[in-house]
Amino acid sequence: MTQAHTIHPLLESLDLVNHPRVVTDIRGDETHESDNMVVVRAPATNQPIAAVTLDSAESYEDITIRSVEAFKKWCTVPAPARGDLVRRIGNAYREVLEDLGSLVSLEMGKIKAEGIGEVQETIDIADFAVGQSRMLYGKTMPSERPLHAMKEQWLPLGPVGIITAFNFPNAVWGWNAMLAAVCGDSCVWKPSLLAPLTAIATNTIAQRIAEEAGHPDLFQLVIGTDDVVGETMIHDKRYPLISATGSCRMGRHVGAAVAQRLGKCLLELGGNNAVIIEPDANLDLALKSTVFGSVGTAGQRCTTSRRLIIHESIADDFVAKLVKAYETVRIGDPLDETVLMGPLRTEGSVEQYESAVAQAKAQGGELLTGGERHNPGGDCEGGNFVKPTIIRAPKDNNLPIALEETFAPILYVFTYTNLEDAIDMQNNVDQGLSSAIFTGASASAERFLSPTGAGSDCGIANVNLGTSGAEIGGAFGGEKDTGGGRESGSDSWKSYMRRQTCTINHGSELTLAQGIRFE
Ligand code: UN1
Repeated sequence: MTQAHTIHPLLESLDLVNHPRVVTDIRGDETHESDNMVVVRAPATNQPIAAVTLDSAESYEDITIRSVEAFKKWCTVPAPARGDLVRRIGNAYREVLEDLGSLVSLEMGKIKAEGIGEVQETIDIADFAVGQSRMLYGKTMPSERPLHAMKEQWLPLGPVGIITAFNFPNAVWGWNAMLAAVCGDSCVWKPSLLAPLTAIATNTIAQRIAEEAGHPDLFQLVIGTDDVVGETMIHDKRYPLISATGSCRMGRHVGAAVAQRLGKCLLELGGNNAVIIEPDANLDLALKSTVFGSVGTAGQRCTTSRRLIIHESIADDFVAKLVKAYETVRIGDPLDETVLMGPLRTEGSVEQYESAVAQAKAQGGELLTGGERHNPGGDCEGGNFVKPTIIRAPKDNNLPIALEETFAPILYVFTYTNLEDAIDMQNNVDQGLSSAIFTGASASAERFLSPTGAGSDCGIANVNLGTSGAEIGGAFGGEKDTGGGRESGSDSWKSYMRRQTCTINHGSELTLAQGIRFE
């Protein structure tokens, strides 16, 4: 490949052309794919967009030292003033919402509406964090000793290592960084090598605003391979918290390494999310939600609906309608606003999709629609497109491939007779991120959300809406192999701080707890 490369207008509008680590004058693999450079290809065409220089062990060290110093200064800034900086960052993202969302779309492949939605999620969490900056509440508790007071306070933690996946290349950093910043922490972000341009554009904005406020190293990026950068970071005690998003396999490795040094880990890993549909549900609503949940982002959300568990009495009709809806989904250039489904991120993802479909068939699954590559033609001839796919499990519901998370738009259909069995089936996977039930009966909804814990075992359980597309206000994350971490809303901010219990004696006597006398 030697033809001259044209610079995408988004690289100009987001000022990536002038960024020291972005190379736009690229001609192909030979010159730029090397140990210290990665070529970023658009998933819709597999053509290069730009190349990005990678960090070395030395630059990682320099970034970490600067982050430690930045933390020392930043943690002395009052929390509401930290919130003020985050407010300015959120406002700066508002100004580039459309372009940054489009860059997400170009580089990652999700459709433009979802790319913009993702940046909106960062703006939302920035707003949330601004409010939180005045609410880093501790507690006071009564002391058992006379003339003593007890309180608990939350203190800044230190530099936070943020490892993100390709599929949410902007918002997952936002969830972490906006909260970490109001909590008084500095951030070092290691983005996926499949989406470094979004990371550079995103971080540069935050970095510029922090620099204007006298904190140039508050938000830093370290872009590199897992071997050179990732391994060092997870073993590095200077990061008291590693927040990592990605596969269960990656999380197991990161979790073990961080636990070994007794650091804290926030893991947001894979999901295998199911939608249960009861016969009394609003089926129109269920249909639309299921299509968004399974086809949205081309099945590359950790919250994607991967399993449909539907009552046998309505299964045939509903699935027939679903197949029809799938076949009308327009697949193509994610920046074309009439398109509903873009490409998978890489050719490797397409191969994983094909392999899952082949395994499902070999295991007795019935392919109802999709199951093959798609060629939208035109400029997107060489892209990583597949057809959204529905596979019906055999009558005995035994389909082992459905226990795995394949990051692609494949929906496996199971049927049930009793709600109890449906809930068991939905829980009977290793992952525990998101779940949903569609029902018209409050009793079934309550059963699904049972406070005894006998309902959904996931971190997210929805009634009459799908598994994906959570708002930032709730805590986001899941149980079991999903890793147990919680990011984003509610009290997730506590992960970015350390807790201190303080007892204050304002008398002049030594009084020991538990009534101990020591005289
Ligand atoms: C992810 O896929 O890693 O709930 C995050 C959702 C989005 C976040 C997904 N708000 O689908």
